[in-house]
Amino acid sequence: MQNHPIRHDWHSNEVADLYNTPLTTLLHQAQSMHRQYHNPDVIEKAVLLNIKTGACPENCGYCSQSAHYNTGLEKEKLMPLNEVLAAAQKAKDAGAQRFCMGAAWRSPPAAAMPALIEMIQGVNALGLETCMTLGMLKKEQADSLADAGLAYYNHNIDTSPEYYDQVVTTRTFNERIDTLNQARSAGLKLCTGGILGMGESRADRISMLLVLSHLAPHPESVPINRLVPIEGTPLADATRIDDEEWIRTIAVARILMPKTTLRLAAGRHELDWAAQRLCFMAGANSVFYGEKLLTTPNVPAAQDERKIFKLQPH
Ligand code: SAM
Ligand code: DTB
Ligand code: SF4
Repeated sequence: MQNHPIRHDWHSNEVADLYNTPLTTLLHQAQSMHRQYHNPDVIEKAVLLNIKTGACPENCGYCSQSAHYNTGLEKEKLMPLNEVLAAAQKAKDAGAQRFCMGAAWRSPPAAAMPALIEMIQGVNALGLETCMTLGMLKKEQADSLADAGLAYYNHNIDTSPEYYDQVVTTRTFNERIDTLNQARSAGLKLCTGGILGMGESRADRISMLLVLSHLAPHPESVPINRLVPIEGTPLADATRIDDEEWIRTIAVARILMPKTTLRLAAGRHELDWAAQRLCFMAGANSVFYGEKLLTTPNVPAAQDERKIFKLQPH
């Protein structure tokens, strides 16, 4: 596998064939691709902070923060700047490269924009890469965030276009794509991926990866989450996909999008260390780091240091 070009024209049959490749061969192909574009011994640390919690008007069937479900989560207003910067400093001290601020909004309210801009400027000044995930963006909002110095915008497509309305009905898949286009046009780097294990089929997983790989340029970051089941949401009892399917999805994503930073994202706390290491062999080169995701627990940082980052002596 020498010098494979970056492609945006993958066909579903090719992706299905990759999924059906014997695991060791698939991992080898993915790792070979990975080594053409990345230092294979480096794993990015991205730290998350929920800057506005709960009471979201959207009905995403997986989410603890939707106002449509009773999940027992305490809602909170937009976090003050000093608390955001204290969390960012802590992330920096722990060795994070990226700091991702998330808000439970359908889209950011105009009144919040000045505070968001201060957060971007403050976190940039600490020497961290900034990422925000705030819901849908209009052109002017994307432009203001980019002008303030935001580096990445996270907006997950979550699943396939075909399965989307089984997961959320308060917005459409195409609205998701519109926001990604606004963010891209404003000059923001894209972080967009999905969630496995929401009851979708493998054909849906293939379709989701096709949409991501047909974006030109490819998203700079692709997080692959496995559903963190939240009691009180419609997807609380969704059938879990097994570890191998997650590993295979990461390998296939790496082959389709060789240059992207590929994140082994939420749900990692339920994966044992052997399976996590296979994910890194499959081309994952980023994790969410630190005790908490947005509203749920993550892998304890001390364990990550012992089990993962000790193997990365950089
Ligand atoms: N409200 C904004 C939005 O939806 O884009 C930003 C915050 S939202 C919580 C960010 C992303 O987190 C979602 O798009 C989804 O992919 C992921 N997410 C939320 N709850 C999750 C869960 N229980 N398990 C896995 N991923 C989840
Ligand atoms: C992403 O793909 N996963 C993150 C981040 N991008 C915003 C969020 C995961 C949330 C997991 C459930 C929770 O903590 O609420
Ligand atoms: Fe709201 Fe985002 Fe949760 Fe959907 S995923 S309910 S938009 S916070």
